[in-house]
Amino acid sequence: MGIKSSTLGEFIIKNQNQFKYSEGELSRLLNSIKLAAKVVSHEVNKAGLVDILGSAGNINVQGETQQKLDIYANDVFMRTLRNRQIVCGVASEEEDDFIVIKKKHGGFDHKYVVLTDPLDGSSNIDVNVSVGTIFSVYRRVSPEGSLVTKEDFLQKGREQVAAGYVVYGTSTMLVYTTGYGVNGFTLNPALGVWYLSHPNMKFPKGGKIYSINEGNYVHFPQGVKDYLKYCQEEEEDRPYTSRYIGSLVSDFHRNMIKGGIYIYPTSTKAPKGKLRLLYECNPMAFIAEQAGGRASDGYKCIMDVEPNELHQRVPFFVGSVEMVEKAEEFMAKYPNDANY
Ligand code: P6P
Repeated sequence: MGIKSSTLGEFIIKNQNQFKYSEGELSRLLNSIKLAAKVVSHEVNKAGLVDILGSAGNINVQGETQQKLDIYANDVFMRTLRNRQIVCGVASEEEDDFIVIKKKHGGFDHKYVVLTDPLDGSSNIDVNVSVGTIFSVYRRVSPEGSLVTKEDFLQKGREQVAAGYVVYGTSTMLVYTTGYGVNGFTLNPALGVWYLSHPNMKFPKGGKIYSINEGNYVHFPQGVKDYLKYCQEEEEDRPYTSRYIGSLVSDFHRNMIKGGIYIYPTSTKAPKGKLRLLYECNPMAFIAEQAGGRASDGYKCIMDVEPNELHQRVPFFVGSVEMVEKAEEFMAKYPNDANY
């Protein structure tokens, strides 16, 4: 049977007039991300066949060993966004500072900035477990034509105009929102075409899956320990199921389809949490809220957190609204833990 759903290209054109600001730049931006994701997907899916496995031996600004595919994915997204002359600046987990993109023929232009984690969960690459790309798009706040500034990147998550992720799993999917719901597209690698396979994605209100690295239990704040005990006790619809892939995009994607909660809290080992606010938590939170879910730091919506630096870390609770609210009930008993 022929594939009925529209392609990503058709979808972007069909919906671009929804976006009041856009004279087509946002559509061109999304098209460039679509192209970069296809290129990265091709490389990820053959990683085992070429000498691209293993670490590149460098350490990134996060102090993490950079995997070769991390660097490759970063290069592809940087080059695509630069060459397509769409954005005035890009920030990446793999870059110490933001990158200024000059408009050809001198001068600085273009309305948007992009923040990205080009390959999240990359430590899973060598063991053939799914990884992902996360991106976040803002309108610049500094005057058009001027040099992009750090303030253009340090905007609250509420100000995002688009956000999405690519999950390089058993199939490659691009899931994104521009503030009008969440839609998922599956890549047909033979044709290089993305098809609308998951229209209007929604988090189930409740769920029975919790995703957290329980190996850190002894280091967790008491509110998280209490919530985990709640998930595990034999009461009502519990105990819940524990599922943790070690790849935010994959755990989030499964929980959005089946219902569930993902938590990366503060701990004595990670006093501010591990995930980065600007290019991991805010984009996933925009998607979560657009899909009827909730995303917080355990106390307040993550998209209301005031950014103060590019690679800022925050605790992250995201998923089915009833599960996140229940976890927040436990956290509320320990208000001091809200100051991370
Ligand atoms: P841990 C990957 O490095 C990541 O940023 C997320 O994708 C993932 O959920 C988490 O960190 C895994 O961290 O400490 O549990 O190995």
